[in-house]
Amino acid sequence: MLSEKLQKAFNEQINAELYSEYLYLAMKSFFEEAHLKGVANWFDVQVQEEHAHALGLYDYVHERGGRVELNAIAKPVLEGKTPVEIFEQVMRHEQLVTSKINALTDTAESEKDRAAVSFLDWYIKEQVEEEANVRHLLSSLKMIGEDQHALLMLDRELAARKYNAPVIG
Ligand code: OFO
Repeated sequence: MLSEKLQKAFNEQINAELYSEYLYLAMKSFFEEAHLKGVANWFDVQVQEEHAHALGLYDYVHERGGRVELNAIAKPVLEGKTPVEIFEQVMRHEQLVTSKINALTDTAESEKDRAAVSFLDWYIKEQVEEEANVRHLLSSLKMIGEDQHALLMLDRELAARKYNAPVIG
């Protein structure tokens, strides 16, 4: 059984993952409207991944005999007008999510819940991958700069990204 404190922290993280899904859906729309279908596809995969992250936590709360409480998801606000600015926001967002996962793990540790700490290990590793992917894309976009041809090449590359359902835990 999860402690009340840990259950609350898990529910907050479910909300944070659903917010990530919503934010990336807004970003997908930004790139659809900019006619960069490949970048939009990259965000589409990201949306599905965030949904899976939320459901992984949701299922875990139930598995531990806890109660899921769904709260309102905040309105996503884009903080940029160019691909570089949008990906800078993604980077900041993923760093924030990493700090939330770390804080959730700290709570599991302080509640002496070894099973939850072990479960959250997957999320800690996933955040390393998330940040690395975004860092790579952001640096590619910075190198591309104003080169429209290079941007279209990257767009074509990102069109090939496919969603693979993660095995969480
Ligand atoms: Fe759920 O990893 Fe991104 O936010």
